[in-house]
Amino acid sequence: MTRYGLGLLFPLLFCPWAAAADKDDQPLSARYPDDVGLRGDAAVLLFDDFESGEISKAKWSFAVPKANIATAPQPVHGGQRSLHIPYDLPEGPPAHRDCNRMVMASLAGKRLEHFFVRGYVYLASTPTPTAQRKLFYLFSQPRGEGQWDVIVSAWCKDTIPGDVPKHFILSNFYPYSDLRLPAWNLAPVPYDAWHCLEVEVKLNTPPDRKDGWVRLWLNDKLIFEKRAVALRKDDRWLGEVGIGYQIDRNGDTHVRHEERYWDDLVIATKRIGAKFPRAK
Ligand SMILES: [Ca+2]
Repeated sequence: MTRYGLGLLFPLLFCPWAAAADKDDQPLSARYPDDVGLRGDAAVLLFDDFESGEISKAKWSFAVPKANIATAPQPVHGGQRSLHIPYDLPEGPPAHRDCNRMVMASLAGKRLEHFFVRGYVYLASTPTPTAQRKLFYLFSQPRGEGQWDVIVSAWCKDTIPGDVPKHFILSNFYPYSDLRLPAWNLAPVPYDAWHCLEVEVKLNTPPDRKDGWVRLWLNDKLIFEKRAVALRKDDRWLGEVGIGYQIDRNGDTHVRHEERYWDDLVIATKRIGAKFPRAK
């Protein structure tokens, strides 16, 4: 038998866990075309398509006052409504200045150590884009000394006309986090289009066993995977999931302005996946 043939047969005949892993990677969205019924799946902890017309306090523990519900013909991904968060920094010092605007979901009561966050994001082009923006900001519970976090961002060279934001992923500079060095330029996220972004985090066994992992998908394409990592040094689980977050002036004093839209947000304990077309 060829080496290829052995490689093909072995996992099928002798490695039942391989099949189980593949099954776990099957996105929930495949079972729920157009996300219909997805919110009722036992693995889904939060689902918001914003069609209720409000930022639900039952789902979001915090929403910055300027966050609002957008209605078509403003950008919406599904249905007629989406979440809209505007960002702006006036001209002038200080040179390093953030505009932190977000909605937050608290998952602390779930004691999650393995989880997925999916959302559709739309970055509207403006004449004065930011250099860096945070999209998902995942915090440990509790925060403070010894905390962990995972950040999914997109940045561009705002000094280059027409430059397109690119995803990157990192944590803050905790010495115990293997995400402390950013992975840059993972994939472009062009302006004025909807993009499906999903991050998976499996926390390591504390204090230092490297059995965690992080994966990131853009439009269902795996663009980042880091296995055998440590992200935390104690048993802190997931606390809050921040959607949106920062723009950063990034060292100058220019005006910054950005409009960002979100839709079809899901937090789950299984791979979610991009929305599948509804079956005909
Ligand atoms: Ca919607």
